[in-house]
Amino acid sequence: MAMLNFEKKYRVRGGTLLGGDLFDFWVGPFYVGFFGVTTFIFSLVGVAMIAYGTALDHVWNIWQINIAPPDLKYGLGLAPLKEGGIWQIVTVCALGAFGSWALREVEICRKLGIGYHVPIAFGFAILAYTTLVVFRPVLMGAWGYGFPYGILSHLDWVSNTGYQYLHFHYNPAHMLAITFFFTTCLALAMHGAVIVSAANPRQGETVRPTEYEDWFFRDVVGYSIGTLGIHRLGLFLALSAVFWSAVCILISGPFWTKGWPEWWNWWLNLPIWR
Ligand code: UQ2
Repeated sequence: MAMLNFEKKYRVRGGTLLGGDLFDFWVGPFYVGFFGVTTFIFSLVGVAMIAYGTALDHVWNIWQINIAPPDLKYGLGLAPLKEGGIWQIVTVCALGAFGSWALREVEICRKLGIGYHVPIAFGFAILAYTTLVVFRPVLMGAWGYGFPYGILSHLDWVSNTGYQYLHFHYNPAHMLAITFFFTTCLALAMHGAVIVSAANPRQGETVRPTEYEDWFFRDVVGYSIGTLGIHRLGLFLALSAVFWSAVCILISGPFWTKGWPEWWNWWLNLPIWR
């Protein structure tokens, strides 16, 4: 593949965390690096283990493929390969691949001299996954509390786990998470709409400069957060959604074992009602 003229400008040497110059090269459009190699290996082994587990189950229907965690009786120990051991290996591979991907992003940030916002944001997603398959199972005392890897099976897990707390929507952290998800959608819809409205005019109209975006919101809601501000707000809203999602499941079980509606009894029990 021919090198595009602008690639010479950003494909700079250095910035690596590990491996020095050894893996400091590109394959086609992709930067490799030490962590590109580890991402590739972890992904390959992980996918191979999923295929092996699927072959053992003889279930190749994409919706029904399921790699189940071990039975609760294995606690926090290693389970036999065919009784959840595959799930444990897939989990290690997933964590290895996600972590490697984040560190590869860090190396690219260092090459470009930009902030680490993207790998940090991705780190929130990794932490949410780690909450489900490591932190909460460890606090509950068994890997069997992790979620199964399968399209329909993980839906069943979410539903069953939710109903164990009677009504998950009464979980205050869940309420916060949902509110942040909705507000993220509102902010991105407003932002996407205003950018397209100004930057992609009808035939014959001219592209409007960014002040027009400020002016629009000053006229409608009396306030503009600004062109940099909307991106800071968006990052904050999205990370908050992920963060409170992790909190809402982490506290369910380890810190609250009853139904979530009952948690609100603190309100009914306030001394002001007596
Ligand atoms: C804005 C601005 C942008 C935007 C948007 C706004 C010029 C191009 C969407 C408007 C955002 C406001 C008023 C904050 C809304 C608050 C929440 C919690 C949704 O002012 O600057 O840049 O894209």
